[in-house]
Amino acid sequence: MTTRRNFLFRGVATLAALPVLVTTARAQTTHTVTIKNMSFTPENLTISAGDTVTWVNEDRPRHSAWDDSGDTFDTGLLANGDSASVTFNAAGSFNYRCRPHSNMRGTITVS
Ligand SMILES: [Cu+2]
Repeated sequence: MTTRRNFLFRGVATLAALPVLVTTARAQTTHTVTIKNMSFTPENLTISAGDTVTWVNEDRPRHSAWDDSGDTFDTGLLANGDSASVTFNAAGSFNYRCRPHSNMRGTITVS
């Protein structure tokens, strides 16, 4: 039988053995990408693993943000004033674009 006390003790020991977990315990940040005038701003964004990116459509046409390189995320169509958030838990580089407007492109780099 595992008591709560034993569980907590094991948790601390695990954290000490895995510094990566300590790193990810830092405050997570939410970054905003504004969609306006048929483009993403900022177009290229570098974030840390665990961070969240929120796309906000301030444009009149509907837009989306779709990872066309790996299909790992797709905000779906966002109307004016709508927003959608994606949390990136793993490192990598993600090229994305707007599904209806393939010339609208951006990159999220997760370090
Ligand atoms: Cu678009």
